[in-house]
Amino acid sequence: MREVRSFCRFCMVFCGTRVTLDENDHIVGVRGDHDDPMNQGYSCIKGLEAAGAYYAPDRLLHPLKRQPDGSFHQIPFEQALDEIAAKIAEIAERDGPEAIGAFRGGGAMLNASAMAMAPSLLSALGSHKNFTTFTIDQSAHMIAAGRIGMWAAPRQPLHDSDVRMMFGANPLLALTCTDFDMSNPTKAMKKARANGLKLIVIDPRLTETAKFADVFLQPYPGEDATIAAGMLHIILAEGWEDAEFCAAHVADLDALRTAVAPFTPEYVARRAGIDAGDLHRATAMFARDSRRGGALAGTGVCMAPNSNLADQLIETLNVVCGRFQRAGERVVNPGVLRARQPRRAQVMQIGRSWEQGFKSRIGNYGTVWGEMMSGILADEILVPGEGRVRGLLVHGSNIANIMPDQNKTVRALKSLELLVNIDPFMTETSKLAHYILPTRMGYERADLTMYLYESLYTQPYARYTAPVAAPPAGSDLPEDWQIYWGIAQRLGLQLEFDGVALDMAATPDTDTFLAIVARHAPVPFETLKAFEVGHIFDDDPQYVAEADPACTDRFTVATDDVVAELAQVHAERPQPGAWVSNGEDFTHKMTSRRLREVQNSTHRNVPAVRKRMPYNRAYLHPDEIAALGISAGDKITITSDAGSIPAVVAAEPDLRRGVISMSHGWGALPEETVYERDGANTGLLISTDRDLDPINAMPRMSAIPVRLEPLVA
Ligand SMILES: Nc1nc2c(c(=O)[nH]1)N[C@H]1C(S)=C(S)[C@@H](COP(=O)(O)OP(=O)(O)OC[C@H]3O[C@@H](n4cnc5c(=O)[nH]c(N)nc54)[C@H](O)[C@@H]3O)O[C@H]1N2
Ligand SMILES: Nc1nc2c(c(=O)[nH]1)N[C@H]1C(S)=C(S)[C@@H](COP(=O)(O)OP(=O)(O)OC[C@H]3O[C@@H](n4cnc5c(=O)[nH]c(N)nc54)[C@H](O)[C@@H]3O)O[C@H]1N2
Ligand code: SF4
Ligand SMILES: [Mo]
Repeated sequence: MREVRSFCRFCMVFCGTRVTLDENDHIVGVRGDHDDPMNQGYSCIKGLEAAGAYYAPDRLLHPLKRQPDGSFHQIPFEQALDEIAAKIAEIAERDGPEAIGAFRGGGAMLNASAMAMAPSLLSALGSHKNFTTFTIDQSAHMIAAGRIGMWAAPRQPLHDSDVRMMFGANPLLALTCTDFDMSNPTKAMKKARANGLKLIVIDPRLTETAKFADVFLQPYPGEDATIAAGMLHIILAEGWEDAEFCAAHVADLDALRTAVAPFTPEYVARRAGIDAGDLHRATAMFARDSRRGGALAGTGVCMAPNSNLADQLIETLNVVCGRFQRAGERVVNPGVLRARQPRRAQVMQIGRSWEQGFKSRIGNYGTVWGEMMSGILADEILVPGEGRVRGLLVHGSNIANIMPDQNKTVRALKSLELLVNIDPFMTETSKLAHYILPTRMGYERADLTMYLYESLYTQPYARYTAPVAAPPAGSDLPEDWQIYWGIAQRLGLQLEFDGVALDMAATPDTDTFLAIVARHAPVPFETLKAFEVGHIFDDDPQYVAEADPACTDRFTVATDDVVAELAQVHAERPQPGAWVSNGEDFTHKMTSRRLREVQNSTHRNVPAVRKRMPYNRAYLHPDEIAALGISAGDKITITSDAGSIPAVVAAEPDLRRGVISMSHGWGALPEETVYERDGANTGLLISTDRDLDPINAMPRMSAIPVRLEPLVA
């Protein structure tokens, strides 16, 4: 037995860990590393259960090919690549390169040497069909940035803020958040509170985070646009905006004032099911009584209807209150692995990417960050016509489970001529694939800490790790990048990685890619590699610079489309308890939430998790359970306008009445699901035929109108 240092790759926190290995270099235990300056010993239950996860019964040890009878046979890795490359070439020659697509999820994004590979292969091929989970997550933030503009310096950091307002985010459990400490957030919260931080939380559930709140608003789900518009109404009516900042940097404040005028506190309170006095108190605490600190939104906002409008209005609260760093302030995280950007105290209009460039034949949707909208992926595959996707590489995503509208997604995946799944496990997606290419997991490969979303770290932190654990005995597992490299070579394509053209004649290793990622770091790659634990690179501080005198950009908070969306929301007449969807009435609204023990669909098969949580429960207020004439532990059917799922109910007094809360990532393939064994897939309650946001095709993934019926056994 020996203990080595590395970092966990299960989520973007990338906690520094100490890993105990047996004589075969297999993991027997993991604990948080107290010497790592970022997590300082912290780790979550998922990280601690790594041995259970790495050697779970569904881990795959060899590349597999599906046979005509549906069974899977082992196939040598190089042969699998030969066959896959040949099929890609055949499809691309026949139907054009747009017939080849890729979809990446969390498993691809937590891997520095492979994260950028799928878009690289697609652009070498000449295909735009680059999809990820981003557009079924929080792409509303990028839509808001495109419509309002961005401040070219950071937001005010947590450590010297007097307020934080969180809509539909629960960082104390989810650990992923903008403008909040991701590593040991409970400790960060306690420290910030001790320093006087005021906290406002807006959530239908009194969450782990909300328990620290000074003001907690518990609205009906799906009313964030109404609430944020109401707050803007109060701020502008009371004169609590930062008038000087607005005069200098906001182009259309008067138009905003007019647009939010109908959102009176009484209107908002009635509609959102909150108290008008509480709304006023929250707004006063944020805008009148605090000078520093922002409002932010999580998946609760970004998954409910009107998500882009809601997120935009929440960002507008930051704009009108001027909650951004000014010239001379220190940038807390100038970045380590990314090239340092000038940070100026000025507005930067980045434009609306989705209105320019490539448009999908489905719904004329454009792109954000070079990505297509995942809400239309199934139609891209199913609808006949030029550019129809016939071959799909799925990388680190359990798309057959986590996509909204599971039936349609599965139908689409089954209709493909080529489905390749790059994933260490026999997931729901693997079961549908023509080829499954299992790869090495985190501790089995060299890696770097997060670079794409590096700015989410609250300090300039980075770290390298060598591979520390051996892959499972008898396995034949490549690293993820090898798959793309091998396919590109066979197709004679030139790959570019993170903006650098690769030498396709020389055989690379993992460090080749990591050195490219780290090329802007303040120390040479070899020095970075030599650090025993993570390092905070704060020797060369960056300060916010004065605005460029030539800069004329200003925030645009009330563009025509936003004003029209506000009017449309105001014209809605929602009836609590009689929510209308697709012409039907529903009694409850279903919200999504995260569970500590699992990461989306992963970790369900960790033995310790299976024992505690074999299926996903539906949480309801105890009075709601009583009103159904049943008890906690009984089963119900949950029905939306798109489908029905069974669930065992659990009592949660912290939940608002009229709301049912359940997590995604459960259930098997639709025809194979046994609830007590697999749980239920909440994606079955979501349609991608309707209710898609017109900009980013965001499906209605929270605040879903449903009805509940006791299920008599
Ligand atoms: N343990 C664990 N951690 C995770 C994950 C996991 O599966 N497990 N998933 C990771 C991923 S992929 C992501 S994107 C992040 C997400 O991180 P978060 O966005 O913080 O996700 P949640 O913890 O689900 O918190 C969302 C909150 O929104 C509330 N909510 C739901 N609907 C509404 C609404 O209409 N309005 C408002 N105001 N609130 C609403 C829910 O009650 C919930 O408390 O978490 C990451 N972290
Ligand atoms: N109804 C509903 N649906 C949702 C959500 C919701 O709240 N409600 N949330 C949405 C959100 S925010 C997100 S981000 C998505 C999550 O969607 P995904 O990212 O697809 O979800 P995961 O289940 O985390 O899948 C990660 C996959 O990567 C694999 N993996 C892990 N490590 C590696 C690796 O090193 N290499 C490779 N190749 N694979 C690896 C895992 O085995 C797993 O199959 O789900 C979305 N779907
Ligand atoms: S928070 Fe948990 S899953 Fe995420 S990196 Fe840390 S130990 Fe791993
Ligand atoms: Mo996510």
